[in-house]
Amino acid sequence: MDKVQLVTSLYKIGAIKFGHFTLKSGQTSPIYLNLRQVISYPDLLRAIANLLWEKIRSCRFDSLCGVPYTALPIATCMSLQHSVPMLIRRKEKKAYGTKQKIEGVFKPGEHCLIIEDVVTSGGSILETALDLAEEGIQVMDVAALIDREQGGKESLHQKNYNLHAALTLSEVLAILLNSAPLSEAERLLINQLIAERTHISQRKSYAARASFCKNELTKKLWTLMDEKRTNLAFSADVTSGEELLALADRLGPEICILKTHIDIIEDFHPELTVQLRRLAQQHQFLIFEDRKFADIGHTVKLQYAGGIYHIADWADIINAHSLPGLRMITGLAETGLKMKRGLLLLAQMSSTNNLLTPEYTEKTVAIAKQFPEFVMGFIAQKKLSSDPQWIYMTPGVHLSTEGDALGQQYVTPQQAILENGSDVIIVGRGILKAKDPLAAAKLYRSAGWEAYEESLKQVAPAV
Ligand code: 5BU
Repeated sequence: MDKVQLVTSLYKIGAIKFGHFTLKSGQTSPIYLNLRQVISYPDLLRAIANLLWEKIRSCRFDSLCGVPYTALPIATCMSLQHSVPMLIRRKEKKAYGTKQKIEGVFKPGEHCLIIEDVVTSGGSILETALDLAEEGIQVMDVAALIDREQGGKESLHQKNYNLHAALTLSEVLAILLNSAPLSEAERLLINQLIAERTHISQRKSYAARASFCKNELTKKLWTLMDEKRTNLAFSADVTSGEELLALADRLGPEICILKTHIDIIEDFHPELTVQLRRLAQQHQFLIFEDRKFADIGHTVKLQYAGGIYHIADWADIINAHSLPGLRMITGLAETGLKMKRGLLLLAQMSSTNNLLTPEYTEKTVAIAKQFPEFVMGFIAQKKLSSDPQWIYMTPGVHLSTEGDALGQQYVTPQQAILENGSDVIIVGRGILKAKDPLAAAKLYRSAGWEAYEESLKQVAPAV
């Protein structure tokens, strides 16, 4: 049985599952690997033992020791097939008899090879190695079926143990995608996980991202964020023009974007947008009118350039639902490209029970690819593609993740940037309702920036 057959068989028996799981380490994951039931499938158990043996046949060892419990039958199988003695480590210390932790016959100084099914942090392997070491048994090598690529290999290496994994989680995902009878939802999830993993491991700085985009405004924004050291967009959801200007002036130095809902201003006058542009120039931020266009091309064209608000005259960035399809974007792009503006497509929303399904999100990303000169990226809860040209902005960000009474859901700046791979945090009431909005803006700014700097150091993605 080769790796492809083994992985697809593991999927078929339910040993690889997709959903929402909490791992032993406390981390949550959309993938769960449960190899306990392979003992009910002798062919699979034999195949795993053979694969592991191929990985370690040239290593030097006198005995094998499986990490309890799942790896015990794998170790037994290898021991029988290759006539290598086995040791067993008791997880619970015996309260009677010899009280020893390691069972079997051994001599101090002998070499034991540890066998594990799935490596996450490497913690259980280290515990086993420690108990063996207490008896004077040396460990140099560890064989495992799947390395989840979550830092286990590195922490084992620090203690001078070499991990020989037959498969990495990346390989498992790629095999499943090509060969397993996946449901549509599972296929979408795996595609997204692969994109995230590639992206996290190659996370580029904001400055570096500027060279990938075809929209001029996005280039300007990446540079601005890098130079000003902020990824904070402030959602100034106030109803008075005077208050809007006062906030833009006060918070301007902290932000990269001021987001407006111009149609909630009760005393709107065109002079307001002239003043906003002056402040944008003075404090170096872009203006994003959160208009969420969603009509046919002809109508959005009129809504964008005309009406009372003349949005195209003063808003650098606008957004639109992808619902009406491609030609709506053509309607906006006619004016937008002339004015060197940018469009964000709404790929995901933050509200509970919204109707933007994973399929809708995927199609939205596909639509964006057709307008790289005008589309900057997405309003989304997480990074959706490994293509570095897109920028991701996340609304529904708050330091307290409680949500509101009308369906808003929150994530923290750390979750948005570091865990979900977004680029810009959009914060409204977290700042607006604070006793001191300027102090709150500074707090969100540093939380967002620290999460970004941390993300650049990240090499092993947690999946
Ligand atoms: P809040 O006060 O931080 O909850 O405000 C969030 C802002 O972002 C508000 O202006 C919303 O209209 C906007 N928003 C959102 O909250 N969620 C979404 O999915 C989108 C926009 Br799209």
